[in-house]
Amino acid sequence: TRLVLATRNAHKVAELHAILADAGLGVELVGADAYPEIPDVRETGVTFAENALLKAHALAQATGLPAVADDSGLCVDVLGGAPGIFSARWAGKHGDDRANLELLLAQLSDIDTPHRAAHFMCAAALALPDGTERVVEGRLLGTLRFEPHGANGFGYDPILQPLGESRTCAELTAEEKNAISHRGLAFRALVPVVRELVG
Ligand code: ITT
Ligand code: NA
Repeated sequence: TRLVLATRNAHKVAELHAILADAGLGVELVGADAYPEIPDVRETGVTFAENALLKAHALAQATGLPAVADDSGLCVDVLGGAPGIFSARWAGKHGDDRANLELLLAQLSDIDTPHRAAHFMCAAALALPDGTERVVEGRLLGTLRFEPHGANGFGYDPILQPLGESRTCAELTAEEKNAISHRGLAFRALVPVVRELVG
């Protein structure tokens, strides 16, 4: 069975391949880049789950194949959950990870460690061409550091230190991050759903 990944974020693609392969999901994963003619969907939802479903449905409709999507971001307690669904374009330009991270650090420069709680959120959605849909969520709780540390991962990984860790997500190996991450949790929860609905 073919399953299309509704993401153009290469970091997510790499993580999802590893997570779903480890889970022993016997499907052929096809990146959305295999369908360059399909326009990007506008993420008009107000929640991670809504946006993940929008992306999955758009690709399932366009390809006639079951599609999975990820919508994710960083939610900072003291900012009332921001950047949240706006994480990819917090500094203005979509996908400018470095600018997004620098702006967030500047906004939090006066906030001391006990008040720097944050979590990564991931909504993982499955949509079938017939309109069937499922969505599950995962989160990774942590604390925000004052400076970036580490070179692995992407996005806000250099500043998010998971609870119980002395390293940031960017100092973890890919395997270590996937084992505890919001994305790992969400997509491992989606695996039995894919098995049931896709085969
Ligand atoms: P697609 O919509 O094509 O999947 P995208 O990069 O636009 O790709 P999102 O709208 O879901 O994806 O935004 C995700 C942003 O949240 C991403 O740019 C990072 O800034 C942040 N983020 C999500 N997961 C992360 C992770 O595991 N580590 C660090 N930052 C993460
Ligand atoms: Na989004």
